[in-house]
Amino acid sequence: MGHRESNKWIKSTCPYCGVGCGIEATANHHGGLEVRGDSQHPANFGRLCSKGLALGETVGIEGRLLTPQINQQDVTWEEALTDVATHFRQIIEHHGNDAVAFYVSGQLLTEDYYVANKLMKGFIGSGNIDTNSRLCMSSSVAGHKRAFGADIVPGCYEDLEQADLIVLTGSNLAWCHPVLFQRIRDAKAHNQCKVIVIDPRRTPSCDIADLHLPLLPGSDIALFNGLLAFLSENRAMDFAYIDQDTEGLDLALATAFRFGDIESVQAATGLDREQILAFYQLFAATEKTVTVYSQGINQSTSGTNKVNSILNCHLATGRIGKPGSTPFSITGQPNAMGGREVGGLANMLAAHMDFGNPEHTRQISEFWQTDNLARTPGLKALDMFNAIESGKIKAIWIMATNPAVSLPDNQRLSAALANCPYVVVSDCMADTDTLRHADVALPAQGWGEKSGTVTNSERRISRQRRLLPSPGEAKPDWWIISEVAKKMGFGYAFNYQSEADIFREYAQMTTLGQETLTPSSSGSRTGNHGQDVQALSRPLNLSGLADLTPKQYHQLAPQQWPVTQYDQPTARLFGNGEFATPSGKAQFIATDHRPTAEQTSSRYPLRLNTGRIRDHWHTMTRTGLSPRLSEHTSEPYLALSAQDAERFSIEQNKLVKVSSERGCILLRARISKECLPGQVFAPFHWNDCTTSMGKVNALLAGHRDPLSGQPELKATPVCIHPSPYQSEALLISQTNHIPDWLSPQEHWTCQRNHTGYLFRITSQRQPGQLHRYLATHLAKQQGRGQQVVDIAARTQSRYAQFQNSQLQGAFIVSDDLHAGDNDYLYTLIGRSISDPLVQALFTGKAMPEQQAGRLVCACKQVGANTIAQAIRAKSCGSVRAISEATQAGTGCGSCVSELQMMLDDIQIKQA
Ligand SMILES: Nc1nc2c(c(=O)[nH]1)N[C@H]1C(S)=C(S)[C@@H](COP(=O)(O)OP(=O)(O)OC[C@H]3O[C@@H](n4cnc5c(=O)[nH]c(N)nc54)[C@H](O)[C@@H]3O)O[C@H]1N2
Ligand SMILES: Nc1nc2c(c(=O)[nH]1)N[C@H]1C(S)=C(S)[C@@H](COP(=O)(O)OP(=O)(O)OC[C@H]3O[C@@H](n4cnc5c(=O)[nH]c(N)nc54)[C@H](O)[C@@H]3O)O[C@H]1N2
Ligand code: SF4
Ligand SMILES: [Mo]
Repeated sequence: MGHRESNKWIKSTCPYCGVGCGIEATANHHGGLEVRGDSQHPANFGRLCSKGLALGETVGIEGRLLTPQINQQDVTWEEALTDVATHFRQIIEHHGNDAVAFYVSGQLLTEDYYVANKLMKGFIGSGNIDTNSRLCMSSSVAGHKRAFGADIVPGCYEDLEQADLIVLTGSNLAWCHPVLFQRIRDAKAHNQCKVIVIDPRRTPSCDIADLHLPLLPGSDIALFNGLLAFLSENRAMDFAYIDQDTEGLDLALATAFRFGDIESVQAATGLDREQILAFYQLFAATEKTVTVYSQGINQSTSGTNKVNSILNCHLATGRIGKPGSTPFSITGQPNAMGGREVGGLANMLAAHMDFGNPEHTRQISEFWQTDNLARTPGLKALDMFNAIESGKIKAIWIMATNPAVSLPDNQRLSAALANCPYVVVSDCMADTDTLRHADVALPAQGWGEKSGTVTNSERRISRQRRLLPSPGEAKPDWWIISEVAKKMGFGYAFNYQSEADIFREYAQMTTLGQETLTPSSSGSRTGNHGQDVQALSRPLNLSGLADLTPKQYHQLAPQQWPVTQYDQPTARLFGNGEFATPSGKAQFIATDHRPTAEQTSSRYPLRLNTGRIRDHWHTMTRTGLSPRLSEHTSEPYLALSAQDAERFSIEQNKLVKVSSERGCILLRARISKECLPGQVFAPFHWNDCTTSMGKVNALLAGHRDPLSGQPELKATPVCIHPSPYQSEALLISQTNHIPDWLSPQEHWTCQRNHTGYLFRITSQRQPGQLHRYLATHLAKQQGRGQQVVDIAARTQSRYAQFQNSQLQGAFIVSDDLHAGDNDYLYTLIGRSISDPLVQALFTGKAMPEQQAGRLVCACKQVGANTIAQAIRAKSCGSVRAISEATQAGTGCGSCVSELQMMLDDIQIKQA
C-alpha cells in the first residue's frame, strides 16, 4: 500500500458469516488493520459484531502457510504446480476422470469458485466437485428448487424490519448472524413486531422472543404440517394466489391432515397445546410474516422436507417475496451463495444451469469451448469421502475447508485421507487437522490480501478488496487453480489476467440462452401483486455486469441479483407470483414427518445437538488467533440440564466423557437451563490443534437427507459419564508446542491470549507429580539462562520461569482449580519479575481490582470481574445500568443476554 494511501479507508466485506457486512479498513502502524463498519453498506449500515470488530487481530502472518510444500518440504510454485498437474493427469489417464475430485468451500470468492468448477466440470470432465455447502445449505437448495424451480432466496434484509411477525426456526441468529439480530432488535423497539423462536434449545436468540417453542429435535415437519392444516381449517389461506400461482396444494394438504390435528402435533413435538395454538394463530393472522431458517432445519435427514414444509405455509398464504413477507433461508458462509451460483455443488452446473438439460450443456460447451463437459452429477461430499475410502477416488484437492474437523464421522474420514494416494490442500494457515494429511500444501492468500466478489444471504454481490500486501509466497486461489489448469494442457481456457476477467466471464455465462427473454416476452404478470419484479427463465442473470470495465469492477458497489442493468439491482423475487418452474407456478410439496435417523436407547439415552458459539468461526483457524474472541468461551463444553447432571452424577465445570457408537470425547460440563432434560449441546469448533480429545464430529454418524445429501448433525444419541482426574493445571507459554511433550495421561485444551498461549490441563497424576512433570519439561523447552520460582503450597503450587527478569512461562497446579480465580495468570507473559501481577503468582493472591476477568463483552473488552463488581459495588440493578457503568453491551449487544444472566445469578446469591 502506497504511502499516499496510508490513511485511506478501503471498503471491503467481512469474511465470516453470510450477512456479508461491509467494512472499512486502514493499515495501522503495526502492519495490521483498523477495521470499522461501513455505514453505507446495505447489509449492516455500519454495524459489526464481535467477530467483524476483531478482524484486525487476525491478519498477522503468525501461523500462516507461506511457501508451497511437498511432503512438508518447501518447494517453488513451479515445482508444486507441476507436481499437482502431473499427478492429476496421470491418475486421470490410468483410472479415468472420476478418479479425481475437488472439495471446495463457501469461503472461496466467486472468482475462485468459478474457475475450480470450470476446471473440474468443463475440462477434466467429471462432476466430482462438491463443497462444504453440502453440510450447510444443500437442503435449502433442494427445497428451493422443488418449490420455486430455482435456488432462490426471494426476500431481502429490509423484510426483517418490515415484518410484523418473525419466526426464527433452527436459527440462533443472535450468535450466528448477529448483525441481522441487531437489525431485528432495533426494529422491534419501534414497530412492536413479534418474534417466535422454534428451537429445542433456549438460545440467546430467545432474548427477543415473545414465544419460544422448544420442540423435540427433528419434529419441525409435524409442526409446520400442523400449521398448514390449521390455515386450511381456519380459512386463513390466500385462495386467489393458490389458484393462480401454485400447484399441488391438495396432495400437500392431504398429507398434512393425516397427522395435522393438535394432539398429533403435540405428541410429535412435545409442545403444549397452548404454545402450538399461539404460534398458529399468530401466523394465520399476520400477513407480514418472515420465517427465517438455518441449520436446525437443513442439517437433518429430513432437511429438504423440513424446508418445503415451511415453504408450503408461505405459499398457502401467498407470502413469498413481498415486503415484510417471505420465507428466508439465511446462509452461513460469506460466499455460500456465490458458490451455489457458479455450480460449486456436484449436482448443479454453473449459472443455475442443469445436468440433463441438453440445451444447457450445449450452451456451456460452446461458451467454454470444450468438448469434455461432465454429463452427469458428481459425488456429494460424504459420498466423495466414501469413494476415497474405497479407493475409487485417488486424488483430492481440498480448498478453503477443513473436513478433518467439520465432516461427521471424522475419524473414518481421517483414515480415508491418510490412505488416499494424493491429497492436495490449499489453505492460508500452516497447521490444520486437514493439512496434516496433505501431500502437497499450497499457500493461499487470506481475507485481507484477496480480491474478488462474494454474494450474501440476500443475493447481494459485494466486493472484497485487497487491504494488505500478500505475505511470503501466498497466491490467490483462482491463480493457483488456473496455473494447474494450464499445466494440465487447458491454458487457452484459463488465461486470466485478473479476477475482473473471471467475473466478467461468469456474468456473461449467466446470460446464456436468456437474450430473447425480456420481462414482457416471458409473460411476466408484473403488477398483479403490485410488485415491480422481472420474471426471466433463469432469474440468476447478471447481464448488467457482463461488460464491466476493470475500473467498474474495482469500484463495484454492493448489488442484489438479478442485475439486468448496471446498478439497477433487484431487491425481491417471485413477488409477482411468476416462478422459475416449467409451468411458471410454485409447487406445494407433500412432506411427511419422519423421525431422526438414530433413536436414543438405554445405552445412549441423550440426544447431542451441535452448533456454534458467538465468538468462534468453525474450526477456529482464524478466530482462534484473536485473544479477545478466544476468551469468551475458552474451552470445549457440553451444555446439559441440572436434571441430567444429577442423573449422571456430573458436576459443574468438571470433565464429562461423552460417548456415542463411534467414539468418545472429553468436554467441560456446563449445567444451565439451555437444554431440556434428555438433550445436550456442544459446539463443534475445537479440533486436534486446540484440544487433545474434544473433536465433536468424532461422535457423529453422517446419516444424510436422501434428496440433498446433507448430513444430520444435530441429533446423535450419546451417553455421558463423569471423567475424574487427579490434578489440574493452568499453564501459560510463549509457544504452543506444549502438546508435543504432554503424555496421554494429560488432557489439554489450548487458547491464544495476548502474549502467548494458555493451556488448561487435567491429569491422572497427583498434583505434586504433575508439578514436577510440567516443571521439568518447561525447563527443557525454555533453554538456558533462566531463573525459576517454584512454590509448593498446600492447596496450590505455582511455578514461574524468567529470562532477563521477564516471565517466559508459568503454571498453577491444584487438585481442583477454579479457573475464574486464576484469571490473572492470563496476561503475565513478558512482564517483569517486579510487576505486582507477577508478584501475585508468588503470594497466590490475585488482586481482583486489577483483574477484568474472563471477557464477556468482546467489543468493549469488558471482563466478568468488572461486571460483577459493578453489579455488587455500584448496585447496578439492570442491564442498562451495567452498560452505563462499564460500557459492556454497548457495542454489538450480543452479550446482553449474558449480562442479564450474571445479574440474575448475583441477585439470586445476594437474596
Ligand atoms: N459465531 C459464528 N457465527 C457463524 C458461524 C460460526 O462458526 N460462528 N458459522 C456460519 C455458518 S457456515 C452457518 S451455516 C451459520 C449457522 O447458523 P445457525 O443455523 O443459526 O447455527 P447453529 O448453531 O448451527 O444451529 C442453529 C440452531 O438449530 C437448533 N436446532 C437443533 N436441532 C433442531 C431441530 O430439530 N429443529 C429446530 N427448529 N432447531 C434445531 C440448535 O439448537 C441451534 O440453536 O452460522 C454462520 N455464522
Ligand atoms: N457437528 C457439526 N459439524 C458441522 C456443522 C455443525 O453445525 N455441527 N456445520 C457445518 C457447516 S454449516 C459448515 S459451513 C462447515 C464449516 O467447516 P469448514 O469449512 O471445514 O471450517 P472452516 O474452519 O471455516 O475451514 C475453512 C478453512 O479454509 C481456510 N481458509 C480461509 N480463507 C481461505 C482462503 O481464502 N483460501 C483458502 N485456500 N483457504 C482459506 C481456513 O484457514 C480453514 O482451514 O462445518 C460443518 N460441520
Ligand atoms: S454479522 Fe457476520 S458478516 Fe457481519 S460482522 Fe458479524 S460475522 Fe461479519
Ligand atoms: Mo455453514
